[in-house]
Amino acid sequence: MGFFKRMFGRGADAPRTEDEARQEEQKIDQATAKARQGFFGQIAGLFATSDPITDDLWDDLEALLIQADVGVETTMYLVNRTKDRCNRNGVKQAREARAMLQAEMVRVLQDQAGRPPVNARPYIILVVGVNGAGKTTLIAKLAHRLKQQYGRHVLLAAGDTFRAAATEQLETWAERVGVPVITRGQGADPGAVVYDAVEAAAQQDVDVLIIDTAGRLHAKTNLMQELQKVRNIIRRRFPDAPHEVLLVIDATTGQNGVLQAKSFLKAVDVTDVAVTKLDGTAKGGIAFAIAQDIERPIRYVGTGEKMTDLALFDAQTFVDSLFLQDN
Ligand SMILES: Nc1nc2c(ncn2[C@@H]2O[C@H](COP(=O)(O)OP(=O)(O)OP(=O)(O)O)[C@@H](O)[C@H]2O)c(=O)[nH]1
Ligand SMILES: [Mg+2]
Repeated sequence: MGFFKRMFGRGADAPRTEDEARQEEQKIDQATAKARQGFFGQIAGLFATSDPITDDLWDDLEALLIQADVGVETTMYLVNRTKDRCNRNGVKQAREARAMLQAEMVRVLQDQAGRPPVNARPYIILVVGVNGAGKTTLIAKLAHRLKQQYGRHVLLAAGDTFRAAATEQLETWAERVGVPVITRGQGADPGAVVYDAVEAAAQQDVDVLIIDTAGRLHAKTNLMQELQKVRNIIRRRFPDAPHEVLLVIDATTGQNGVLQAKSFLKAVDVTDVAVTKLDGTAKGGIAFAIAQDIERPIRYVGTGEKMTDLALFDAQTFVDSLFLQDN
């Protein structure tokens, strides 16, 4: 499939060559291996025959999509749209219906088109999500990618001052990646850390500032209010920022994870989604539920625990990977 048909990345981090695009495809193919061995392999099997299309086929598809964490609503939507598309196109064999299904799957994912690239310097990314979703790891991966591949000057901010060792975790990553980090340590006001960070970004040679946040706070404090406070502190210094509010969702937490993630939508203006731990689930269908329920484009997928385990998301590549034949 041609490089230019792909929608990888947006502006600053789009692959620049066919080779780079191919690398992104390979990472997605690897990360969906478990999904292929699981429900999506079975779905591919349903559509591998020249048998005529029957009601049983649609029932089996429906059951498998639900098991793959696509969610009931999105499953019904996908099945109905695929049926309609088959009827419109006079498709009679299961084998031919596969392309119809794939086209609808891509559509669900692509409906959430990204905003146009934002040219800002410093470009400020606020990373949010429930605890354990993979925020801090994702920040390390993004920083590594931006620095290694694109030569950007990256600054990190340790805005999770709640969890013990959260600052140290980010510091350890920052050291490995080789980027500076602004910290105040556990118990400090996250707003103060973010204030320091935006000042530093304004005064120093920083292309991208990435802000880590807590996934959980003391019972008495309200996480969403805290995030709004942080966002307002950023805005006071840079009125157009944050340029990206990245909501991190753990693929292994299923429908419940999507539900929890939804609470962030109302509080902060989430612009994009990162789906982590795709490598750890046989239920890659969660990506479809996320696209439909969160209504934001998926930008990145986490494909492992190392700092290189990050892939740019592309709808067509993702759907193709779910139907690959592993030999
Ligand atoms: N397999 C796999 N593991 C991941 C991925 N991303 C993160 N993890 C692991 O998930 C765990 C939690 O990751 P963190 O980055 O600490 O999550 P967090 O959202 O910052 O968590 P809190 O700071 O507690 O809110 C760690 O053990 C990571 O190594 C991924 O893409 N694949
Ligand atoms: Mg963290």
